[in-house]
Amino acid sequence: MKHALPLLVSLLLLPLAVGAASPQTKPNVLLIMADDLRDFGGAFTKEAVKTPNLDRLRARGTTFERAYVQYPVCNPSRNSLMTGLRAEQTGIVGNDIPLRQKMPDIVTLPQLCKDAGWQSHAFGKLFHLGGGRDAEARQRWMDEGRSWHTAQAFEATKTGLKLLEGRNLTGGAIKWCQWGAADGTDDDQPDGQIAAATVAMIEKLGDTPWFIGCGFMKPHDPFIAPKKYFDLYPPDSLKIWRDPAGTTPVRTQSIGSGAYGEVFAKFSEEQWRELFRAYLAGTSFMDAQLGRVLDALDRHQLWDKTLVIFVGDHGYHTGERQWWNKNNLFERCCRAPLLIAAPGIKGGQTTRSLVEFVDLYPTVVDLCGLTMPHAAAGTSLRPILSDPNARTKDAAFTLVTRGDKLHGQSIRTARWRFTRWSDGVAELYDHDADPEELHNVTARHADIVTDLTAQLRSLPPLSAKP
Ligand SMILES: [Ca+2]
Repeated sequence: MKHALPLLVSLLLLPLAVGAASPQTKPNVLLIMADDLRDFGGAFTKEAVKTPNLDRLRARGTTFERAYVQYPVCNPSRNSLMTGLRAEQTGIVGNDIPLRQKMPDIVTLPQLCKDAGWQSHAFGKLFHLGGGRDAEARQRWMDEGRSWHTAQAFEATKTGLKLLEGRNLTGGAIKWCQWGAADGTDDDQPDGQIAAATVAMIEKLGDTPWFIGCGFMKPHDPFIAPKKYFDLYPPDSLKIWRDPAGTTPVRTQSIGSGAYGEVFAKFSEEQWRELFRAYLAGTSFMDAQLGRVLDALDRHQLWDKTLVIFVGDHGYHTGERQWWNKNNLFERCCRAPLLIAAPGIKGGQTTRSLVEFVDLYPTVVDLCGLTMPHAAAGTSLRPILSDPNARTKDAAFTLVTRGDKLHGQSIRTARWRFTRWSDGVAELYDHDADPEELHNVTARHADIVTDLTAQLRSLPPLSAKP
């Protein structure tokens, strides 16, 4: 018996078999991002959308059905993910603030890997693409040199800009409400070129450990994709969301609609259908480009050496609350797609555990055997990847700001979503009874409101202006 204890201790000290990476190993990291891709879960759109390659990745990995972004807009969400910090901490709460303006010395996730010996390359939109026509400013927005050895953005060809069908649904009043079935091939569009460049880099790097960011631009507006993806969706086949009678009205600032809302209020069913069809076409187009990247992993037998993370950068409304877009604190905006496939992890798993996008940084750090360079706001998802029933947290948090005057913070627990605005307005939704958040039940649950308000107060204070 005298050897029993040391044996037990040595067994406990063994690394977990699942997804374990010893400090000596460097798995490749493939971070694939889609722009403005909603989580299609739920009865409304689950059946409509055709994403065979996302399904293929699901079979390889773990699908997170309740994954929440920390700010439901491109630049704040992406910077939160890439730094592992909440938007309250980064102070990046709009699309006009480049990372280094607020956080000159922060070590981003790709930068951490790059500095530890990974080849690090970005194709397309990983950080928000700012800078306009100023080439140097564009490279700064992509954080080339710090986060990536190289970072490259792409544009449609002349052929890809030629629209065979399409129109602006607002007669030009809202520029981005444009859809178009484009001429040319997939590679006449940025996302086709992003897939091709990602595959070429994977093939070039061979056994060198790499961190590749593959940032697709779709289904973000303008809703343009090669025509064949529109042909997947006969207009008459699509059901359009309509808020049912009795939906609790919310004020304009809660949706973020303003002038846009006035335009959408006048949309006919045909206009909603056109917009929805174009969003689905863009989604299937992006999915097909994802397929090309997954093909490369198949072809070169890289699944056992590569941590694959697929995310959308935030959710999206396609008609809910008569809103088409992002930037609010409803479930449809805060929840976003998240899939993780990793060496040693069982495929085809689904989890309902609450997770946040700030968990991704410490997850990569954990699975790659690295050390956090600063205190993480989140926590590694390794326990959930090992056991989809495991829980790593009881709540997920999301922030939005409305200029300098108003901001809202939202908490999602297993049952509730509670949103408190800085002027005191509160919204409580019961997901057990009301998954589309149609009825604000704040008045009926004072005890829940008290508890969730206290949890919101535990968030770091806003370093930004509001
Ligand atoms: Ca986005």
